[in-house]
Amino acid sequence: MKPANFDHLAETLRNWGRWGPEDQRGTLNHIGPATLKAAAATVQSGKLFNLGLNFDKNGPQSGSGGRFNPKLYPIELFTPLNPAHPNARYSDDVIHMPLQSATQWDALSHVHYDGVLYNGCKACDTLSEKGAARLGIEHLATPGIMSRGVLIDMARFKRVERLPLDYAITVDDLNAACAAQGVEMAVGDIILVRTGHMRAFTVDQDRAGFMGMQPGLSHHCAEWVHDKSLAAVCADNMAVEILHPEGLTSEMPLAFHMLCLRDMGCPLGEMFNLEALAVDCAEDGRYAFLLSAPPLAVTNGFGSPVNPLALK
Ligand code: UVW
Repeated sequence: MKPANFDHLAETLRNWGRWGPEDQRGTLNHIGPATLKAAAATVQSGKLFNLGLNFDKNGPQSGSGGRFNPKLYPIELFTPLNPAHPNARYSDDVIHMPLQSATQWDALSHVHYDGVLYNGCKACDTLSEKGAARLGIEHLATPGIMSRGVLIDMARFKRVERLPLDYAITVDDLNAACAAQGVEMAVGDIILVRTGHMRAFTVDQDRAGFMGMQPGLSHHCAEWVHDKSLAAVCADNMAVEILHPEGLTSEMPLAFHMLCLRDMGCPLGEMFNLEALAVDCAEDGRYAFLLSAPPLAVTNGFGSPVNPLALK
């Protein structure tokens, strides 16, 4: 069985053709000059927060799904720039990593169902060993991803350090948390949902626990994202949405992914480390900021690592 109401939601939320038949940027089209000016106007304290995990061998991957942690190799080390004058030298390196290894954006080509991707792109014409002929991450990289970011600190709102592993965040939760935080969504906003699950990795150093069953958004929240005309959705867990056995064994696993990426064209940002930002937002009561999170322009990529920055 599919998750409740899935087909109805998919039809209601589908943005195909909304920004033209050739569109490859989906809901990022909600971000215009007015949104960016409003985003810049949120900056007051000048405090800067890095929301990314490091990319190294100690990353969160535990090997499941073929994903591994980055491996770094020097290809030049102590190499003289001019052998005749070897005092000046340089070093270069190579990194071997899945684009999905740590903090990342999902491109609109990352998931699909019924053989079709966002904007009606046929999977058989789009996806190959060369990557995504359409809807690659490079289309989200130009001009980049920047907007007003809004932290929704669901763990703090529920007065817990972390949401329980089986907790599915509801539309009512989103509305109530926003009201408690005194923040209203605006067109083109990017939400950053804090479940507290990041602490399984950063505090417990439990990779398998972090990558396993986890709290997150219920697929019903896709309707809220659509109604608010949000540009993207990020979270501090691995999947943004809840991962639980019932969902993963259903006819439509990762239902929120499917509704966002495939039907709405809404990019998902995963494994954003929101801990320090959340402390500051609770202290000053300001949950909106300038978010800069440009993906790498990896041509034909299904995703990209990102080092997101929040400026308050
Ligand atoms: C999958 O697990 C397929 O995707 P994501 O990393 O986007 O959650």
